[in-house]
Amino acid sequence: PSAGSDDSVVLERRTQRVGPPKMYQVVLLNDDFTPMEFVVFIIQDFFGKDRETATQIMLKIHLEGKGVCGVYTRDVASTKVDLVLQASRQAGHPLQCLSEPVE
Ligand code: TYC
Repeated sequence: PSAGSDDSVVLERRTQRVGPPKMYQVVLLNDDFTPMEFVVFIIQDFFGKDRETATQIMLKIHLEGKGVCGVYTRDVASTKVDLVLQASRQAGHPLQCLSEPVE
């Protein structure tokens, strides 16, 4: 940013990004308390998976500690995290969800 003659801030784009946007994976973490059925419901409802796929992802998280539920642009991934955490707290579960850049 630089000050214009009227002291207003001028934002300049100095680089032109070429190619696909940076992508972010939304990850669920295992815990000992959230019911398996609730996690399956979350994966179906917020990540658009069918029941079979959602169950497979849930079991992977349960066995391995974490699992990727979807890959999105930054803003969409951030919104998914917010919605999952809100639904989980509302239901009284400690389910943890985060997003991280795809390598
Ligand atoms: N480990 C939980 C249980 O045994 C199930 C679970 C799976 C919880 C995935 C969180 O992200 C999770 N009830």
